[in-house]
Amino acid sequence: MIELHSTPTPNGQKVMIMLEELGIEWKHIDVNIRLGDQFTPEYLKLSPNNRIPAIVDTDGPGGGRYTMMESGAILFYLAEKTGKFLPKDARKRYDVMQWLIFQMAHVGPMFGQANHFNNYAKERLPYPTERYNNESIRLYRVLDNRLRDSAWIGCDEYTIADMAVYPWTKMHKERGVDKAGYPNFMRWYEAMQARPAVQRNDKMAPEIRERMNKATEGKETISLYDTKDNAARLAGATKN
Ligand SMILES: N[C@@H](CCC(=O)N[C@@H](CS)C(=O)NCC(=O)O)C(=O)O
Repeated sequence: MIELHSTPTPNGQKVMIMLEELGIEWKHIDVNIRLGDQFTPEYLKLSPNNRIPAIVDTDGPGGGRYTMMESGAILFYLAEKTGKFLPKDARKRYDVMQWLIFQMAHVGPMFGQANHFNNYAKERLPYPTERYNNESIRLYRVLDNRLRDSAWIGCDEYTIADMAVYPWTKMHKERGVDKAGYPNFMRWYEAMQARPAVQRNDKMAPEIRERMNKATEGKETISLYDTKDNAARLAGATKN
């Protein structure tokens, strides 16, 4: 059984999609990052970088529990464990790895920074705001170009690379990304939305989010953007 210790952000959702696609036994264990659950000593054993998602496989390699952090590595692990959504053919497999790492190294960090400077920064700062918004729109162009040449992001099959990118691109309309300007991306996005496992994720994610929001009611929340406070929390939780 796979325990997914997480929050349904894009990084959490990509693993939820994979688990739903695989149809294996799994459960969501809420890690309420607004309440600071990611800084508990127990959670830090699963994810030393105090980030979601993390998984525990109760039947890991060689038997027994195995824990993992980093969503891209988790997707790769689940694909190898089950033999699904990562082609055996060497060229296709390396193509998928390139695009999975492209998501982890570019789409996630750049979209994340754009979201931060658009919505959460203490002051309005034109330089980083423009930089990350421009980067985000450039990355949609990279995706559209890729999807002109390839049916799916990684290769000609649906793979973990598609699952990794999809939840990050749900806000494409707000960026003006549409059929007229990004027809290949939109064709792919609609194909993603037609998949039953993706539909189940898209239904489950807001439900889990609501449950977790309710759990914060009346409780003191932490600021995820106060990096000094976050560093102190980590140091406090891990001091010898
Ligand atoms: N590279 C990591 C990024 C994970 C990440 O940034 N998670 C965020 C939510 S999407 C988080 O846990 N934030 C909590 C915090 O900043 O303390 C992955 O893909 O797993």
